[in-house]
Amino acid sequence: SESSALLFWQHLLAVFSLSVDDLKKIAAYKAVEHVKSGMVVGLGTGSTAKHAVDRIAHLLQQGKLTDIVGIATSMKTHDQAVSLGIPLSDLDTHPVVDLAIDGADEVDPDLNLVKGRGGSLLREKMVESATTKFVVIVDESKLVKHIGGSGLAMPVEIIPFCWSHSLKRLVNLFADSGCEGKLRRDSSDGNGEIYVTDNGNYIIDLYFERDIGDLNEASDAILRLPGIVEHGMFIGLATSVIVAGVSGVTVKTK
Ligand code: ABF
Repeated sequence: SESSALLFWQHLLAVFSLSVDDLKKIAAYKAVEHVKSGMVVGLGTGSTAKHAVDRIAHLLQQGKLTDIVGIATSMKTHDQAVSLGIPLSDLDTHPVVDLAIDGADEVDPDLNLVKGRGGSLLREKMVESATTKFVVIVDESKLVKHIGGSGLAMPVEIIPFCWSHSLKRLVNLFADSGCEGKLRRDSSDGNGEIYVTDNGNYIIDLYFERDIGDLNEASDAILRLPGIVEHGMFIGLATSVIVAGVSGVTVKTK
């Protein structure tokens, strides 16, 4: 049952001292319990989702899962899935996804997310807005009171044309929140090559000193700007969030 499973994890975590990567793996394996044979499964991106993809491949190899079709949310995950022999398709062929499993950078108490610090927010949002069930997997460090309020980046994918103009317009939108914006580069010292997404776009990372207020209003304002492709706020998309922490695993559901 759910409660004896939770007791099991709590015991395990108490007995062994676990790394953050162990916690990510625990959350990922728990999420993969929702994958059933015959499903179309959205495969997330990042160090947490990677464990879920590994686990799905393992269960396929063991014959415990059959007829799975994966929809990758990035080129990186596509390559991982191909190397592990997971059959892949896309949203053109499978417009309805049964279950998507992915990590996140921030999770608020209403299960709104910030995603895209790893760079793959656009394909993630396409897949995760087309899924019946979206299970998010995180270690407890990702829990926040307000998304965008952690002082860490809120990514926005933009087209490369006149990126500096788009950066200024984004920052101006959030002048009241003490917003700063930075073009993402491959190295964090600001001198690396411009980071290019799987879709050939750039990313502006926004940083806020103060709360950005209503998330839907913020989302609408960003998406109204020409040249902006998508932002990393995933509002109301998660069905449940599996959180692995040092004191156990909790499942938050809407
Ligand atoms: C991707 O992986 C991103 O949207 C998010 O930025 C990130 C989370 O990565 P990790 O699990 O490595 O913290 O899904």
